[in-house]
Amino acid sequence: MNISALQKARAAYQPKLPQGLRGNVEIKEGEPTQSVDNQEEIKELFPNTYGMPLVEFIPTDTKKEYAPINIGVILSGGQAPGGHNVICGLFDELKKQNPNNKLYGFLMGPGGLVDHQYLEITSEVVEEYRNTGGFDMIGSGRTKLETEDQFESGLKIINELDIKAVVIIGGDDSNTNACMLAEYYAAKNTGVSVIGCPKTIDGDLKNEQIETSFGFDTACKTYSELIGNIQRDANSARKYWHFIKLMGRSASHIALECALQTHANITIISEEVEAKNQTLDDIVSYIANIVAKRATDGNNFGTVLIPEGLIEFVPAIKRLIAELNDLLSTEKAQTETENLNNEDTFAWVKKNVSAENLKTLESLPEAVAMQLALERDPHGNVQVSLIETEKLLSEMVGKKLAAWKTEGKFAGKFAAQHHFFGYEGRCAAPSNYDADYCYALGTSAAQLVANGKTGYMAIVKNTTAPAAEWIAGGVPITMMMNMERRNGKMKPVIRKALVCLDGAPFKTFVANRDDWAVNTHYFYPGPIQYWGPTEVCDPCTKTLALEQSK
Ligand code: FBP
Repeated sequence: MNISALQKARAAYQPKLPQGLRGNVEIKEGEPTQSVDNQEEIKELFPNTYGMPLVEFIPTDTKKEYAPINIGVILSGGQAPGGHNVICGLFDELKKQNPNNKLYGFLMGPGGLVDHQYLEITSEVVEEYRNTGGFDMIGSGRTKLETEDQFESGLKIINELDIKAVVIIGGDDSNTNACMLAEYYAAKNTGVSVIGCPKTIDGDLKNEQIETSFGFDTACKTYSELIGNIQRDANSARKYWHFIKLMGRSASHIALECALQTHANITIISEEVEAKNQTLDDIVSYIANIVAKRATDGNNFGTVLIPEGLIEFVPAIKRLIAELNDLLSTEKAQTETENLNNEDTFAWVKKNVSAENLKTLESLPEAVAMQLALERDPHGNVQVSLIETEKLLSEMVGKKLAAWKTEGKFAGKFAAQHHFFGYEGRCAAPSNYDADYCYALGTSAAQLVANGKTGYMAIVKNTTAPAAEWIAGGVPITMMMNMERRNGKMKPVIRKALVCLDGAPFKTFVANRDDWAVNTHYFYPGPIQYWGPTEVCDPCTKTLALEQSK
């Protein structure tokens, strides 16, 4: 294969493994666990996988013999840097345990398991993808694994290939489904285990046990490099305000991390907007005030970071979306809109939604309103990355400033540029942190399988310390679950981690934001470095460092 010079050199990088995963491994079990909430309901729904203990891998001198085993692996959901290294870690550990072990990759996400599309991952395949970004080794997809038919269809191919375990690399929704699959296969005594791995650039799959989801580090570093470059440009030309939307479907972790890395002039945090019950107009006024303030110093330029999920957190819009979700999942909606085109369905929605929410819907530009009312991904999420919030906000700010100008309250200039940073960060070559973290996660997943575990997610902790001191193990997925309303019904799901307004990362941002707003204190992180001094190449995100230094 023809590859770039960097790719060639990077392929030789040997990810650092925690001490506990380097040689022979023994398992240490903790106390039985409980779900984070709704314990009785979760226990009833997962009788075979509820309450299992946390596990940790520790080095031992005892050498174990491993019977041959076949494992399947699935990449699920949005791409995140490091996915290939999870597979490499899994593959290397499997082959170390027994060279006859086989690894199968199901193609294009969970759909590959259901539709029996797979390839055997051999050493030739693995060698091409070490330390590379992307999920193109086997592809990814968003098929939601939830029905008995899907589980049974999966079981057919699993039995055909004599697979004893499936590793699902995914975010909160995919790992929720991994848990359902684990429970189903356990209840049927199939002897097939299911293990999850915490993936998502959004950084919202984290809790007491999971320090961070993989990909968050590399994606944030990539976006921060670009924001830094834009800030240099803005400070050089001094004529544009850059409105930058940042990926992260729901939580604002990416926006917050990029703010901490770049000191952008303005960063909106959705969770704060919700907590303060702010309206779109409140947000627009906040931005316009800073633009006006900077203009008095002759600084008609700046940067505004906008989390892509913002619109869903504005309380009035959140109420609207909740009603739309319930409304559209009714039988009445399904039968009455079945044969309607988008415009007619939209008209139907407007006729059937409550008066209060209709007012909110009609206050939005039609394209945004249609997106909220009609489009959902297979997990029922609004596809916020398709909504141009950065343009919506800059237009509203422009109008407000124009009005202030006529009232003599604004004498500056306002010209906006728009950017959306999302896809360009999801497949970047993993940083050293993500390369090491993912390789360790894959190795952990193989150890969980070898130790007969199911319904667990592979974890690696203490990652602000040097990699040798990282602690690897597994957490029962049911431990992270609670009941939430989805598509009009209460469902067991992994609790999503939103930005904690009492947490050190947000507090650090708040302590600095007024200074960053008016003064030009930009930071320029530059591109991710793979070789060089540790402080340049290996640091984790500011978010993780601040969270762990509590
Ligand atoms: P996951 O939760 O599956 O990791 O995906 C995250 C994400 O990158 C979000 O930040 C974004 O809103 C969404 O995927 C975009 O989805 P798609 O790739 O389907 O356009």
